[in-house]
Amino acid sequence: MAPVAPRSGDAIFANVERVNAELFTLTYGAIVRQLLTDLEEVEEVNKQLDQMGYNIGIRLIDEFLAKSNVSRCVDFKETAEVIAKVGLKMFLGVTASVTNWDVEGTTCSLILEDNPLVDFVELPDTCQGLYYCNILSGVVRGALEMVSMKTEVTWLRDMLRGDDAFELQLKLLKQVPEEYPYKDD
Ligand code: MYR
Repeated sequence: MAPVAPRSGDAIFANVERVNAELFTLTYGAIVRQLLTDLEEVEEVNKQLDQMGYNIGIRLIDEFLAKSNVSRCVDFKETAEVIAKVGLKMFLGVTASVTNWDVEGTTCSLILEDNPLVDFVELPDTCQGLYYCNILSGVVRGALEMVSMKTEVTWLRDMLRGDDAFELQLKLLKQVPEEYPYKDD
């Protein structure tokens, strides 16, 4: 029998991370599959995934702000960069590029070349209208609402639908000014 070579701590840690990522991906797949069974209509599943993401996003923002030490962004451009380079990295292990800005600086796209949520996923013909990653758009919308930004977050391109990348459009609808909590007397 061949001797078993001891593995370094780094190798074991990398393996645990990979297994965690796969477990996360497979668990998400199981949730989507269950929703498809329960709700039957693909449109309803899209809505439900977005709502689930929103509910996660409004809580996750606290963890994000605490762990990232990110301070207030000066404008929406900076916010989009923070989501693309820090937020996605922290929670999904990937980054995105930010592009397609409109002249007002209120609409842009995040382009994800890599998306761990869709590893192992292939949509059957019956699910063609499904926005499989709608949980992510909901997370971003919920998180931004907690820092006073009302947004519309929409998938414009989706590799599961045959596109060449994942493109998530962020549209800033309204920036609610934060009220100073104390009266100046
Ligand atoms: C601020 O101006 O207060 C900072 C705003 C930073 C918002 C960052 C939102 C992070 C959302 C994480 C998305 C993760 C998706 C998996």
